[in-house]
This record gives sequence, C-alpha cells and structure tokens, in this order.
Amino acid sequence: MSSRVRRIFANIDDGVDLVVFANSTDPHVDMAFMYATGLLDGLFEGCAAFCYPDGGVEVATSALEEEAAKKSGLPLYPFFSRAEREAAYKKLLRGHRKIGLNFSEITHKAAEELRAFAPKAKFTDVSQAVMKARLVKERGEIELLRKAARVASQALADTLPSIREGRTESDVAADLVYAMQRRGASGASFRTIVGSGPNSAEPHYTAGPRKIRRGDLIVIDFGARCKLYCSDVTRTVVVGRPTARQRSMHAIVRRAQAESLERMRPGVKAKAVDTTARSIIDATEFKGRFIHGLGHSVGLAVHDGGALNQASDLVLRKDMVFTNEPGVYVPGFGGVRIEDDVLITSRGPELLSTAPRGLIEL
Ligand SMILES: [Mn+2]
Repeated sequence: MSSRVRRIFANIDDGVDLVVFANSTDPHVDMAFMYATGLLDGLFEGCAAFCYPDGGVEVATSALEEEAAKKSGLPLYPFFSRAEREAAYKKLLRGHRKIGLNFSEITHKAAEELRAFAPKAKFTDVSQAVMKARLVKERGEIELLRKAARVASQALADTLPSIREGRTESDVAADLVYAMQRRGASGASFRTIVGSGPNSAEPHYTAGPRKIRRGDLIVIDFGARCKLYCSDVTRTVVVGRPTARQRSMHAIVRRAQAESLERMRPGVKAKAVDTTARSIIDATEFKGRFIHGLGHSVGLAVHDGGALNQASDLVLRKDMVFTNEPGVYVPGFGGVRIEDDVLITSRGPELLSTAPRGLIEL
C-alpha cells in the first residue's frame, strides 16, 4: 500500500513527517485506515496506522485484531492493555514534529489524545490530500466496486417479483438486503431506501410500515458492500400502470441521466456534469424539483469525498468512480430517481451497475 501513502503525501506540501489515521469506536472507524493499510476486513476499533513520507506504514493494533492485521504484511505494534496502547502510540509518535490527521473522520477525543501523547508536535489537517488520493481507484479497487455494483443489480432482479400491493416498504427493503447478502455482499452499504407513494418524494426517506398501493411510485435506493467497497443504485418502479405524469417525470429524469452520463469523461469539470442534468430538468415543469447534487464519489465509503454538484471544483480523471443520480421530487405526489455507478475511463463512462433503467412496471 506504499503507493497509496506516497500519493497522500504528494498532495501535502507543508513538511508533514507523519500521517496518523486513528480509529475510535464503530461507526467512528476511518476508512482511510483501511485504505492506507490495505486491510479489507476486521473492525480495528481504537487502532491506528502511522504513515511515513517514503510510503511506509506501521500499525498499532489491539491484540483482538492482530490476526486480521497480519494480512496487511505491515509491521505491527500489538497492545493488550490501555497502558501498552499508550506506550505503542508514544513510541510511534516520538521525534515527529508535524503530524497530519484526517480531520474529516477522526473524533475530537482521539485527536486530543494524540496531542497529549505528542505535546511538542504540531498537528495539521490532511483530509483534502486523503480525499484526493482515494478519488482515483486502483485496479483491485475497481474490481471490488464492479462486484458491489453487480451484486446490487442482481439483487434488484431477485426482489422485483415480490414487490406488490399490500407488502410494506420494510418487507421490500429486507428482501433486497437478503438477496444482496445471498449473492456475496458482506451487507448493505447503507440503510436501504424504499419510499412508496408520497414517501418517494423524500430523497433520504428509509423504509417503514407503509403498505404499497396500486399506482404508487416507489423509489428504491440501495447498495451492496463487498470487502468494504460500496455500490449505490436507485431505481424507480410503479405498481400497476403508470399515469401520464409519472411517465413524463421518469422520462425527464432518464434523459437528464443519459445526457449528463455522456459528459463523464477525463478533463470535464464535475460542476459541468451537474449543470447538464440540472438544465434539462429545469427546462421542464419540474424546474427546481431536482433538490440535490447529481452525484458523489463512491469507494470505501458510499460518499467517498468528491461530488458532482454546483459547489464542486473537481475535474474528472480516469479511474474515478461516481454515482450519477438525477431525481425530481413533488411533495404529496411522489418522486423519481435513477442512480448508477460510473467508472471514468479514457474511452468514456462505463456503467458498473447494470439494472434496467426504464420505468419498471410491476
Ligand atoms: Mn447516492
């Protein structure tokens, strides 16, 4: 993993001589720890990776995780007790003057602890450098993202036949997660969204006891996690025959996705991709109803750092992976969203998720 660590340091320009990724208790485990060590399973609560400018990495690990940590092939500093942990951290911090931390993920408490262990060192935020390094995926990462997207696409196909009038949103979400895990996912990459009828108009609704009714638009937003790598896919279905308005809503979102997808090539500004989708929707009766950004980077985290939105200054590069997920939401009526995971290649966009993109009628 030394190339990853060197890439992080290449994005830091102010004399940092050590970067520490320090985990607290789940869910406050920094995926940058997994990135820097290359570890693909284990929990590593209270553990830390110490990364050096030459690409070297050493791991302070609890005895509980020692067997898992060995898979990294990195030098390990196992600890059994709090006192041993403190001694290991102090030894690894000794002599370093400027220490980089991932301010986006480290807890305040963990940062304070490191300051106490190394009172003479200066601490600085390297979260931008970490984010930039993680944006560009390696071969192995792409294969895992491809698998996560494939598993999600297959799981949707498994689940669609069971979506019908009278079943609850929670029933459908449970079926989907079960199908993903049966197909090799370690779990869902985030809480599955099944928003039916009026609930489909809330972009981050989850799933509840509401029973599906005939004529409902249902937004299904879900993802698989394979060896920590995430997928994030959304499809919209209708139970029964869609109305003209439902059809036109879906057709507009689909066109916004198709045209913005074409722009997902190396050298194109992330903001411009968002603009393409947004201007299509804003030219219709659904003006102003696309109430979130077009997409986000996906990797070890579902929201992996980079964004396709109006605030982004990112330029797309080969081997980045983003979602493309335009949507329109009409309170009281319903919503439509179509989301795919897209790999940027020198030949253009490659769709990792494969589920059919049309309005699915059940
Ligand atoms: Mn998403």
